[in-house]
Formats: sequence, structure tokens, C-alpha cells
Amino acid sequence: MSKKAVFLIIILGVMLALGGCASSDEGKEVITPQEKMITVGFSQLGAESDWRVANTESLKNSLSIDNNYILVFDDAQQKQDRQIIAIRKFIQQEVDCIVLAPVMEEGWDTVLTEAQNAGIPVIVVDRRVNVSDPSLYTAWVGSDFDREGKIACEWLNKYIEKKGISGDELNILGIQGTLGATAQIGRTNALLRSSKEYGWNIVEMVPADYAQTKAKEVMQQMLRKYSDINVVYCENDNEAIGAIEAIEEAGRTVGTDITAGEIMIISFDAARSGLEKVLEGKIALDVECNPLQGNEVDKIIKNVMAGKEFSKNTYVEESVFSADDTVQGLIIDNKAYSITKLTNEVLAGREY
Ligand code: GYE
Repeated sequence: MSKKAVFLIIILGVMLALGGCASSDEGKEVITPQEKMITVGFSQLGAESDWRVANTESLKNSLSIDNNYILVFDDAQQKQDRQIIAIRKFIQQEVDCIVLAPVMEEGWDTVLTEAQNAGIPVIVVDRRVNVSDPSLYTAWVGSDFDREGKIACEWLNKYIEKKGISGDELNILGIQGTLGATAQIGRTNALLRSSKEYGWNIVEMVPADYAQTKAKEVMQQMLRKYSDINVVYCENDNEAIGAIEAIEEAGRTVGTDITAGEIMIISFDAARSGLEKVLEGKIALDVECNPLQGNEVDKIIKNVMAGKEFSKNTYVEESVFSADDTVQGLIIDNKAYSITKLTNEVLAGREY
């Protein structure tokens, strides 16, 4: 426990012993440390992936006692109704602010109207909410998932161009995230658009809820069903790791030499577990999705509470990592993206 937490507990204890008296001799209100604290209810959607664990950690670290927060945390275990119950509890508890990492986009109008009526600001993190009135949430912090998908697809297009492989030789399996989640919608849509544009074959799109074991099962089934899959587009690293396990157990090889029968893996997140596979050459491309949103959320909450300006939408910084340097740069919507060939030194700097 930090010094500040110990100090707070002592102060609260003394106040209780004095019968809850918080007034000075002159009758002026004494501002106690407790009153200066900001109470935040955080509804996190679950703990399905390395990304999610890092995201929870980041928010917990930023919304800490030392930083003047009292954090009430709730893990909804992938269930939207649990998130709705948690938000209603936060409203009853009269928290100062609610942070919501929503499992899916739809279905938030009613509960967010309840929060708005109670005068509690809601900061949405990671995935988005699709609501009839954008004033139902105060701000959002996260990533551009469609752009992440575009980066992956443009890279694949350039890669096969350089290797002299034509688009119609690609047979892509898409292992999707949780259906209805913004990260799934963005990454899936980007793949579907590019397949149309470049003439790639999509053998099937199957959801695996961003979970390693589920993705492994999906991959096992798909390998039995199709013999010609040569690219697997996994919508996060845990799915990629599950797919790699299934492919290797089936006696096949992951890599980039698809004309020699290898299966190419594309992934998102760039968590340490995924980047280790990039370094081994087992994931060809890993598009970063940055889970470290705590600092931004802290700044926004403090500005909201102080009545200062803040942005409605904040995008976090992200990079792109590949196993080799066949493709070094991309231009997407007039913006240049460099592709970092992953090395031990780059990996060493990854905390999560
Ligand atoms: O890619 C995945 C997680 O919504 C961006 O959810 C997030 C995704 C992330 O479980 O690993």
C-alpha cells in the first residue's frame, strides 16, 4: 500500500473517531483528502486476451489512489448485461465518472441515458458505442480499427506483388474477434473490401472471440475442411497463437513462403506474445493496437471535472511490425506508414 493510501486511512480513522467532524473552529468546511478524490466506476468487458490484461493494468495504474482516484472496478466476463448492471450500480453509488470498455457497439442507449440523467460523465475506451445521440457519452479513447485492417491488407497486397504472386492465388481464412465489437467490424470490413478490390479468395470468416483456445479449435476444423488455405487473417494475437498451434500440430508450417506450402499469419495487437512469434518468423505481420490508454483517460477525466476543454475522440499512437523487410513502407489515404522489421532490441522495449 502506498504512503498516500496509508495516510488517507489514518485521516479517515481520525475523522470517524471524532464523530465524522470535518469542520474547523471558525466553522469553515475543511477539505479532507477524501473529498478531493475522484470516484470512478470502470466497467471492463473481460480478460480475454493479453491486450485486455494490459489495458486493465494501464487504467488501474493511471486511476490510482496516488493520482487522487478511488477506482471501483468491474469485470463483465464478455457479457453486455453484466456491464449494464455494473453501470447501474455505479449510478446508485453516485460515482463522479464512469469509464466503459464496451463489449459491443450496439445496445447502450438506455443505460447511458440513465447515466446522463444522473449527471455522471461517461468516458468510453477501446471499442465504441453506437448510440442515437453522441452526447450520451462524454469522450472516447481508442484505435482506428478500420485503418489497422487497411494497413494489414495493403501490406499483403504489396508483399505478394513483390513475390510475383497474383491475388487470385490467395485463399484466406479470417478468424474474427467478438462479433459486433468495433475492433472486429473494422478489421473484418477492411479485409472484405480489399479481397474484392484485389481478387483474393476468402475461404471462410469464422469468429473466435479473440480467444486462443477458441481460435485453435476453429483452425483445426478449417484445416480439415479446406486443404488450400494459405493466409490466416487473425483479428488478434491470441487468436494467431491458437491458429499457429493448430497448424503446427497438423504437421503444416507457418511462414511467408506460401508458394512452397507455408501458411502466412497476419495478426493485430503486437503484444509481447505476438511479437515473439513475429521474431520467430511465425507471424508475418503484426499491426499494433495500443492498449495503454490510462494516461489519456486520466487527463480527460481531470479536464472534465475541472470544466476544462478536452477532445471528444482521442486516437492512441501505434506502429506496424513484420518478420522481414520485403515491404518497408505503405501509403494509405495519403499518410505514410513505416513497417518495422522486428528485432530483439525492439522486442526488449515491449512491457506487455
Ligand atoms: O485487439 C483484442 C481484445 O478491442 C482492440 O479486444 C480490442 C481487442 C484487441 O481482446 O486482443
